[in-house]
Amino acid sequence: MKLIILIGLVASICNATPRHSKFPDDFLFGTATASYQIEGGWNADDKGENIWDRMTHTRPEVIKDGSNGDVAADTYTNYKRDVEMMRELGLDAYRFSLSWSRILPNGLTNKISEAGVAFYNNYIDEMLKYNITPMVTLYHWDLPQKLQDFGGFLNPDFPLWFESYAKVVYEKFGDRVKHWITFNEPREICFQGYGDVSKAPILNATDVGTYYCAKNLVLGHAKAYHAYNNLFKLSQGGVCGITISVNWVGPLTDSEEDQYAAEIRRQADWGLYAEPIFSEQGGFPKEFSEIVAKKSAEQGYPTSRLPELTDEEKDLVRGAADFFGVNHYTASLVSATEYKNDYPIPSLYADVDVGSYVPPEWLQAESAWLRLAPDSIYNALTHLHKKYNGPTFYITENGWSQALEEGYEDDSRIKYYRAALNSVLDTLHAGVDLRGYMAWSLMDNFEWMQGYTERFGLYEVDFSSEQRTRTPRKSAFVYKQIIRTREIDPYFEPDNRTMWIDEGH
Ligand code: PNW
Repeated sequence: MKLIILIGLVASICNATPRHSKFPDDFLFGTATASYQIEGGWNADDKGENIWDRMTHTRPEVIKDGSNGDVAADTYTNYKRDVEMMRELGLDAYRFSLSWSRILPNGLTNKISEAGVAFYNNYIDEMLKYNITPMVTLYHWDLPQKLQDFGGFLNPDFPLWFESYAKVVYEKFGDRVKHWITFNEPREICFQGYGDVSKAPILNATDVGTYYCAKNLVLGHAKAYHAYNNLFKLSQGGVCGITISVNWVGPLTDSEEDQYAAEIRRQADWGLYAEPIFSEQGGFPKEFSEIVAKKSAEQGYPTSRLPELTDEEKDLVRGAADFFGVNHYTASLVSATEYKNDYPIPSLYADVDVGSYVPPEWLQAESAWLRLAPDSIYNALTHLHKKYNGPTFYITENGWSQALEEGYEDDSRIKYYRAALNSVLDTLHAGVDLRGYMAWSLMDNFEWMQGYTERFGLYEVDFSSEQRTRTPRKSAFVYKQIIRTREIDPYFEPDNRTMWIDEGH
């Protein structure tokens, strides 16, 4: 008996393909940021007001430290220093977002800001000078206030507004930008903005807000995708996708109930946005749609609070992406019976109605929601890979927060990045078509409702200095070393705190 086990063991070791220990040369290493979080210049030149300007100026008490992004890291004037940092790190790519109201002050295309377009031209050209691939997000949460006044994502014309904005952007920048991301994190836009008042425009419409937004968002995404495909792709030759936040959600136990509970939670968290685009059958996730329809009927609503997509809409949206961008941070374990919360009824998470558990031994970041969950990138991406038939992926965000007083020594961030990147190697080894990894974030920035109290940067930013001085943290040196060598040395320690630019960057 023992002999048989031994033979089996030896055979399986010999058969095993060697574990990827290196990242492929063409794997894109980068960092990510977003316009409102870094740019400042909130009313520079003819930039229009956006929903974060409006909310932080009129309701400063909703931000933990009462701050705002009026100046932030002042990338509007410091963009050359940003690119210098990219060169210091040796980045292959840089993901950033465009401020819609900087380009179209009114949100609509009747007025295009020359100064806004010039700013992004300069930023992009500066990157290209040093062979850094720009990866551009069209929308990272800063909707023009004018469009919010008309209902924002809840207005049925939203898809048209977004499509026309996208066309301007492709036309202005598409000669040089080859990687487009329509939306950053639909769940955070729709659920946090329209469902639970934890992001601008803090609209409290828990019953239908998330769902109406989801429908208009996926339609807007699809229209912008097709506009690129039909009008620009041939001459510009780029790709267009969407970024969805996918934290791993697993069952607490192996019981069928817990497995089903986890599936429903996944359908509500990211399936609402991924399923219409990436699944074969199209439309919103089946089981979750049935749950919402049933509850809506019991609650006296005339139709399901989650509107259906028509067959024509399903066809428009299905397959409308060249890649799946994943923002990944953490994980949780779901139970059908334990750890349930009291969510307002009706609302997204009351519709989901499952419990959620996070093991206390998972290392905790400064952000309450963020823990180092083992193998979570591997779990999330292999799941999506199987479910959606092997699409191309980019990890468009992944990162770790610390308290503002922690400074240079960011060993917990280094631990997190090493674990995450080992999980990326496992994911590549499993045959997932993952093409790149963007660390969140290049530098400290305005962390939304947390203001400047939570720091995600590889570079520390001194927000009290006029120049918004940027200083590399220890993790910046570690990331640089990983990018340069294409492997993770678990013992690497930087010699000192002096940064430099390698030859060829
Ligand atoms: C992202 N979660 O949001 C955003 O895209 C960034 O703008 C933000 O600064 C960054 O993460 C850090 O918060 C997330 O609940 C919001 O797991 C929530 C989650 C993840 C990312």
